[in-house]
Amino acid sequence: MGKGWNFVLISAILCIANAESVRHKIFPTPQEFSEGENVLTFDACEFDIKHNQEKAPIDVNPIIKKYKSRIFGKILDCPSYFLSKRVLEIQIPTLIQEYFPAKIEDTDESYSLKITETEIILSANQYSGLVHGLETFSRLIKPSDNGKYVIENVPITIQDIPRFSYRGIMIDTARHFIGAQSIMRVIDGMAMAKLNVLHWHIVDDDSFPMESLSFPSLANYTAFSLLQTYLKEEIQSIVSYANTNAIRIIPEFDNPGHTRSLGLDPSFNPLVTCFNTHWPYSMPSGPKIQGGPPTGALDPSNSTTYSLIAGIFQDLNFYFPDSYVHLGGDEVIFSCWSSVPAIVQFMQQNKIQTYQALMNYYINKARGVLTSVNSTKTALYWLNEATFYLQVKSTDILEYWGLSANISKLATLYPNNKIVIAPSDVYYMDCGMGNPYGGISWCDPYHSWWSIYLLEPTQYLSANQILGGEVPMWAELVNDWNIDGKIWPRAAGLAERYWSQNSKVNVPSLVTSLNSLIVAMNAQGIGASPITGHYCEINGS
Ligand code: CP6
Repeated sequence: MGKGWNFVLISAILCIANAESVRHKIFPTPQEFSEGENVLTFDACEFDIKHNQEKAPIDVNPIIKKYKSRIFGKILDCPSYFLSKRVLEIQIPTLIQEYFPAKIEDTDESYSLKITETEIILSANQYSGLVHGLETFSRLIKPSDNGKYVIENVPITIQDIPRFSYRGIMIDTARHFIGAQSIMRVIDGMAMAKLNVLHWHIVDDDSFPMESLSFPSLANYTAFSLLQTYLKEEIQSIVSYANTNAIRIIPEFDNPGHTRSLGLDPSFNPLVTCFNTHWPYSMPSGPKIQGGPPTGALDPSNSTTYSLIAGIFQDLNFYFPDSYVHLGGDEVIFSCWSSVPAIVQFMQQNKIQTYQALMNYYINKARGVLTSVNSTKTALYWLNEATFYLQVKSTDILEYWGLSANISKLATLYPNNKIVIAPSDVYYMDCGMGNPYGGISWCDPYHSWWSIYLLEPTQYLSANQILGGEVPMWAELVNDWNIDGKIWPRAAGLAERYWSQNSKVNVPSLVTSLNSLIVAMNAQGIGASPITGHYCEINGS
């Protein structure tokens, strides 16, 4: 008898919601929606998408084409005598001038969708809203019998708008090379979860896999191989694909630390301190695996350092049109600087008394270099407890990767800076899988989609200081073969938290809508991991 009750209890938790409401088909949860009980049925060739953006500077046809083929499984070649009975009409008040406004806070991602028996109307104010609306629409249509398609719960109205403007994933392509096809899959998944920033940590100690236009032979030395190098055209097509999907790419050149790979080029080797020195970590537990190569930090006393970074900034300007650039600033090992007599001497001459002050000197000088290459970009920096001394401009954005318990300190330490929340004890997706450094206790537990979802950022910081959140995917243990399953569905936990209102958690509903996202991702060739058995995927969770 006891067993019977247990069974009922468990099934009540896991499988009570049916996947038949709009609520269960759309993830993240839309702000507001209403639905009816009718069903629209139509043939693929009875359907069309029309828009009022004929002469817009930004071409909306590629994204429409993508969603048509998403919905119908292929690009339709319908005979011309077919009359489209169902038309999705896209209305945007003015012609779309750009993918994104310069400031991410100015992006209007809102859209509204109305589906009745007689009309289907999608309205948006900017490009991003159009893309989100198409995504939502595509998830409401499903194939039925005899080649027909259905939309259930008609009439449907949806008013949707995100809660925070920066919702990101970071990919690291320096620890393992991640092929362009995999990056495109990450972008596809992001569009499905309505995430809007891909932070591309393109280079690091291990490799520098970016073709440089300023230093054409650089990647010959610094990439793992020529095949494992992002060439010019490849970078441009990744950026263009992301933008078409309403996703900004923010490139990161992590400096002055994490730059050892630059020293693989003989002409830059003298600029990298600690080129041959391994991480000075004492490994607390576990096997002594050598997790990474030696780290490196650029020599702030050498003027050639600033010509090198000027060239790299120029490359980033060329490849990445976005108005943001990430300048790293994390994990500089001061003993690397103190081991170089020229640096110690430079500090004495310039009355720089501490390595923290030297770091601030460098950051400030690098900012001047950024400006000198005609960049008007807004800078982001990493920040954790070890770098609370960093002096940044009030317009800089700080990506906080320290412990979640210390997020609240930023309110007094950096009251004027917008924060991107990325606490390593909750958001780091490399954790809990056999840490490459041999086990760091706070990085031990696997951070599930649920634990990422549960962190409510406004419990630590006021909403107006929070620009958004980001889940970093460090790639020591990630390559083309497992990146999908490590990112998804965990990044969707962040997507729900930063898109939807902090309303009461309804676990079965959330599991059902997340299941529908995972199933939709799998259908697009994205290797998202399941969160329940297949029974719940098809019957509701
Ligand atoms: N690489 C860079 C890393 C990390 C950081 N920066 C990192 C540190 C600790 C853990 C995971 C990743 N691998 N460039 C910190 C921002 Cl547990």
